Amino acid sequence: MTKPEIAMVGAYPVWDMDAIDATYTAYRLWEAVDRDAFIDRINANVRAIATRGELGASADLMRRFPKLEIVSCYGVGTDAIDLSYARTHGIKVTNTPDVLTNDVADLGIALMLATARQIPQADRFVRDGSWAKGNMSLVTRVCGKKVGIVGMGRIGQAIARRASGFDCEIAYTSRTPKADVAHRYFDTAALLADWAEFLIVIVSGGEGTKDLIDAEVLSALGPDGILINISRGTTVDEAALLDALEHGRIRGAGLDVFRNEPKIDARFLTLPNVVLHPHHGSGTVETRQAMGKLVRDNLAAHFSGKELLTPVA
Ligand code: 8YV
Repeated sequence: MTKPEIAMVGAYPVWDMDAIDATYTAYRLWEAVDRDAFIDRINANVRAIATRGELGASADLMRRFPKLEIVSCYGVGTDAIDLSYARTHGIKVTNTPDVLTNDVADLGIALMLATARQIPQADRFVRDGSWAKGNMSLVTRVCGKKVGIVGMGRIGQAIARRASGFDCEIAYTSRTPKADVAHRYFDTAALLADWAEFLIVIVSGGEGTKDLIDAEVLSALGPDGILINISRGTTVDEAALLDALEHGRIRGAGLDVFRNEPKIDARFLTLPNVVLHPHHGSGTVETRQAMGKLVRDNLAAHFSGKELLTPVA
């Protein structure tokens, strides 16, 4: 039997690549010197695109594959996939929800602690011998503080559970209040930020949430407030954030996501009040194995005519 042909936008870990190669003829777009020419050469019988959250699949890319049936995304966020093109062309889309929820929530808490307690700075303080000359300056407490969560989906709720364990007071904002969430609801991110001492952003990316965290929200968060972004770089007005950080209009930020990854704005690199993380919220071996398996299981379901495990509506 001939193997179904798939196009891969970016690499997966070796355990997935081996499993994919055993089942499919997988064209590695990222390896091509001339990607366009390569696509022209291999596109005729490609039935699936396997991509990653941050790489997505544009309408321009999907259009190149006349027999495209499915786009399977390694990641929960589908903001980089043109869902309306997929829908109107009968192309199915799957993602990897649930399996990464706990790791991303862990990272949100880790960045909150690292930023407030200045863990990277403390590490440097010990390593560079500063400790011998005197004690580190005092930092900010996390336990018992007011934590505002922007986006109360699966990951937002997992963050709320964890923050409750630190005796934090929780409130949130989202498109509409969630019937099954008992925490206090604010209508806007600015009202939430005004109340919160920590603002954790975990809302989906895309046009609808672009620059949701703008200069007004940051000034509502205020000079003692700390921003954590584990959603997408697009949800925060980065120019406003840099300005607020440089002028002490907020106390600090813990950031896993940026506008221009991986070549982030160099102004971040010299700021003393940020903790920077390389878009790696789901980057544990355990979760990445589960994500890869879910991508492969969705593809297998599709090619054997079974129901998809995690279709994107
Ligand atoms: C992953 C992500 O980090 O799950 C998501 O939405 O944030 C993703 O960008 C990425 O897909 C792993 O390559």
